[in-house]
Amino acid sequence: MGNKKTILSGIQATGNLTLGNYLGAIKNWIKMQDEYDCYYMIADLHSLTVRNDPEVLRKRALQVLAIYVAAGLDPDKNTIFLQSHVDAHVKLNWILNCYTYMGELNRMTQFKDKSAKHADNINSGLFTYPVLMAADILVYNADLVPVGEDQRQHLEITRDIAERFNSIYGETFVIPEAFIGEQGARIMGLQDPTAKMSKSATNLNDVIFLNDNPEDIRKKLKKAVTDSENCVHYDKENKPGVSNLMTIYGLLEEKTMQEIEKEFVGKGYGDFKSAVAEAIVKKLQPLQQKYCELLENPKELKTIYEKGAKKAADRADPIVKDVYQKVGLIVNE
Ligand code: ATP
Ligand code: LTN
Repeated sequence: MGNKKTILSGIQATGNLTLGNYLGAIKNWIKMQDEYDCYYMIADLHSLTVRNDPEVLRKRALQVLAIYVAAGLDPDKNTIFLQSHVDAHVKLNWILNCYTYMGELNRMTQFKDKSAKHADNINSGLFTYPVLMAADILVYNADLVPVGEDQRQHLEITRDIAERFNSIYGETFVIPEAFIGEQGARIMGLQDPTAKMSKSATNLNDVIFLNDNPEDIRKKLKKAVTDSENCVHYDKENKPGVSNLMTIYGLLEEKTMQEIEKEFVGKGYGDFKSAVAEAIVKKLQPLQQKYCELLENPKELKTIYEKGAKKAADRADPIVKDVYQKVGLIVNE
């Protein structure tokens, strides 16, 4: 791959993907595929930290894969694979567990949020989730990790673990950096614009799913929470609903906030909301069409993930061997 920098990212296979996942993560990945050596995985092992119906989980993993490709990730340019297919992740995960402190994991806000949400199932996988994520990244010596804002803390702990390991055993891991887009890093809910749009939301009107049909998208936009000013103006603090819709519209139509304000001078929220809805529909329709075609062709999906797993393992296995050697295991060549 020459001197190209390495990218790794992933999305869990829990729930349907949302416009937040697309604008916060996938959209940035697509821009990177020519310039970088990219590894994009479906984080199916991370999905096990909550309870799933096994058949549904298998189906979701393929759906996420189909979304990646339908959204524009070219399987010939990127290494696209399922996390569970590359053993190196779990091998490194164990080692890194032994170099991560309970106190560090205790500070993770996602753990606190998720344990509040799943109070009946606060398992140790949920607690050590960031260590598996660190293994995902470090096992490829990734330079950059494109994610949404909510993952920043997990990137920080990954860097800390890598630095700790390097300081004990010498240069082993590249210290990765988070790549978080300026806009779209945190798409908010349509009903509660003070909380992030989440695929595990209970209020379905809060979320645009990538497989929502145009009618649902229009309905959800109509119901989106705004304010009583009826003026399209960007002010995240005082007008979180309108500002969030402006962010979505701006990312889809490649317009700045000023341009959007100008476009809607003298127009009310009704016009604005329907323009946002149409921009979403326009973006999602071709994606959905490709997505359906791919899901009807499981052989093609299998070819993609098999090839991806092999390429990923070729890159990750030597890194695990190096780590095994350094920590004092006998490497079985
Ligand atoms: P959940 O809310 O159920 O934990 P999620 O929607 O956050 O799930 P993840 O698999 O955790 O999905 O996230 C996948 C990627 O999408 C991550 O890079 C995350 O930062 C990004 N992402 C998720 N939601 C948003 C959002 N609302 N705005 C921007 N980026 C997002
Ligand atoms: N925790 C991430 C998903 C994820 C990930 C990764 C992202 C698992 N492993 C490695 C980037 C790099 C999330 O978005 N919830």
